[in-house]
Amino acid sequence: MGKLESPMGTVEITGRTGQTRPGFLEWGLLLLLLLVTGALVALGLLYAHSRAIKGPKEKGEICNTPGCVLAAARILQNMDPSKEPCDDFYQYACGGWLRHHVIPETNSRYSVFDILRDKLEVVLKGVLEKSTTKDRPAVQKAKTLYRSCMNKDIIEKRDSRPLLEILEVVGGWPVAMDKWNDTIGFGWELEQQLAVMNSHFNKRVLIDLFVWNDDQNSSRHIIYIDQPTLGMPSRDYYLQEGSNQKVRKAYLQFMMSVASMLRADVNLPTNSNLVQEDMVQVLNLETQLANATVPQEERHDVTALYHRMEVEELQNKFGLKGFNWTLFIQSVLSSANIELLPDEEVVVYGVPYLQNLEDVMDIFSARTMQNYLVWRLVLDRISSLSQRFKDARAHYHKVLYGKTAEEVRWRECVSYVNSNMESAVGSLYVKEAFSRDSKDVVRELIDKVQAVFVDNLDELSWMDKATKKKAQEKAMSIRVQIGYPSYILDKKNKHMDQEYSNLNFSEHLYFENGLQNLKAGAQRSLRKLRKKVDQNLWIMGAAVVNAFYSPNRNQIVFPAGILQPPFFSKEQPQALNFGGLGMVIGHEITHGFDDNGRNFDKNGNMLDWWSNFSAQRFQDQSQCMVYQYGNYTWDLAEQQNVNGFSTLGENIADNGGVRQAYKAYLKWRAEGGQDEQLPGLELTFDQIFFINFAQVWCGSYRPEFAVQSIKTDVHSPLKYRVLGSLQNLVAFADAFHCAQGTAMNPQVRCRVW
Ligand code: TI1
Ligand code: ZN
Repeated sequence: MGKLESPMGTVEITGRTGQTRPGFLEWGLLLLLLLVTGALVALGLLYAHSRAIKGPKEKGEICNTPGCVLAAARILQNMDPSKEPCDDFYQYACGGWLRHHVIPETNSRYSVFDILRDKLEVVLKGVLEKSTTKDRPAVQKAKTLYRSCMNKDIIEKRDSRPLLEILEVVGGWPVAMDKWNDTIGFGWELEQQLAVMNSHFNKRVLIDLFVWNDDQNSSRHIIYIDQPTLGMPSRDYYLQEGSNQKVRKAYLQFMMSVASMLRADVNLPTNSNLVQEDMVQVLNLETQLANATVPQEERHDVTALYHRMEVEELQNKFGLKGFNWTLFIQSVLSSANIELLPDEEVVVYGVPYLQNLEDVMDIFSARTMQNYLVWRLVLDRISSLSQRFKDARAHYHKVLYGKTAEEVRWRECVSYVNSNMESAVGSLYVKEAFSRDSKDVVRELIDKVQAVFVDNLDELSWMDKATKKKAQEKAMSIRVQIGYPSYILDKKNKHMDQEYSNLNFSEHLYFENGLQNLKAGAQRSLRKLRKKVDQNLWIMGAAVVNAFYSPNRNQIVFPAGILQPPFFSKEQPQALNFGGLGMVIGHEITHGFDDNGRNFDKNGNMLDWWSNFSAQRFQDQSQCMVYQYGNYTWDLAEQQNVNGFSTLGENIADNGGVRQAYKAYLKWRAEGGQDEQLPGLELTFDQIFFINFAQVWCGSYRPEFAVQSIKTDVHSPLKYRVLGSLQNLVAFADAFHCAQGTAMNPQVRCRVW
């Protein structure tokens, strides 16, 4: 309870004590009377006042702890109460935030979520820059890597030299040298080149090859062959007109500048047409590859994607004009000291791509192919080079992301070190910013949402009993990881130091440190090939603001980074915890049952546990969401519509998540749970639940990045994540008393889970 101004303060007691003259008694009585009435009035006013703020007693006390005050202030500032929640709930929940924020020059998107990530980086900056003498080796290495990244002077001084050195190692970049001709090119083997790119530089170009959990046998690993990623973030940039052309042009310009710069550095003429001709060829080649790939939205059915075969069959099916698959695969494996088995099996995800690749294979010369492969390596290394190389990239980044300024150096370095050394940085983060006793509370929350997922199965008329039973089993077998793996805080456990035992960083060699990381990344996954799947392995670092579901493990993961406000706090009302983290939990659980997850059983094996009836009805229910989201026209992305197919899995997860979390919250209350009111908010707890859910997604995109996101993000745009899932929920319309036919209380609703 805050300080209330007491009416007592206005009662002034005058008169002098110690005066012995007649009338003293009368004065005394009067004074007493005044005091008593004053006190009574005060008490009365106090009571009335407190009722006015608290509302009826049964609504609970007002919570004035710092956690509650901060939460209340955040909610108030982010929302715009002048907007009508039933027309556009996003504007109502986020209007304040949107008015108060401008996307910084360095960002392509700016949202509450992004700010949480920014703040996490501040914490990491602090711990990585702190020098102590007793760091364990893993942490020492992380700090050295960070310092090497921050060592701008040396990076500038060394300029392109470290890059030129590795270009030698990979056989040269023809466009940047005069020597590369048919004589040097003679003996050039595509298989070897691809293998080096893959196993040394983790660049899986032209043909993607990686080791992963076998979808059909979740306890072992297997080699996958798939279509590759491209230099630009989506195939559409290569193939489509409109603004894509601008990006394409910038990309080519960027390639040519880098090639010219490197030529100049080895004293070759830079104005030669050769650079342009070579690079146009490279872009042509990559465009053909883009054309050979299958668009993401057509790769949703993992059961149709999966083709397991022996290497011999692979060779027979995809000859690729004499490509020696055995040589290629063996060369990759050799780097990790693994022998290819005579009957080695591989899983081909990219059948149509490999078929299409056949036609591309001999159109281009070895020179162009080599130029392309090395370009992909160079592209990847630009961030580790001196400023002029990043300047050469600036315009391309502008048209791709819309940002006009580079991220400040320390942010780049912090996130680089974090993503390459998750355990080491995770341990620093957890020690600094995670309260370990959250773990139990989070687990209780998970249990509650999980129980609701199972309860809700009863409500589904589209699913038969037998399939529901299987779904229940799968939901109950989900494995959970919360916060961080305990070994990272265990001084006696050497596991973490061993993870990095091959890495020897130098403060002066940022570029080479980066190469070590690339190689270690490749080796880490290749070496798993003959090993059993480690069920305890964490698939994510702790210092990450996100959450995950793994279909191969039937596992959900909530890193320490997301276990903070607005998602979760022991100091904030449960309405916020359920609307925040509860929703995230429901989202991840529901992934086990989305269009992808539903193909895996409770043990993570790709195995059909559905009746034909229910499988067919699942399609129908999902199709409703494909249409719903596909009908959202996004102003920021040149009025394009959201892709209902690409975002289906995430939309199913969002819808399930908010529905389950809300029900779990009601259940908690029905079982006697009681929240304290937040100060200054005239909202019901139900309304606060939905507002907190929505406010996670307050934010905006630069148009260039909106165009990119609509092609590449598996999530719907922020505002449609909110609108889409709440429009489907009757309980939301009830909570805000939305009339039938308002935008937020539509006639037609979609529901899968
Ligand atoms: S399942 C996981 C996928 C992330 C990888 C994408 C390439 C995911 O979707 N995570 C959720 C977490 C979440 C859910 C946060 C609900 C808040 C509410 C997610 O939305 N992640 C966003 C931030 C993202 O990854 O872009
Ligand atoms: Zn997701």
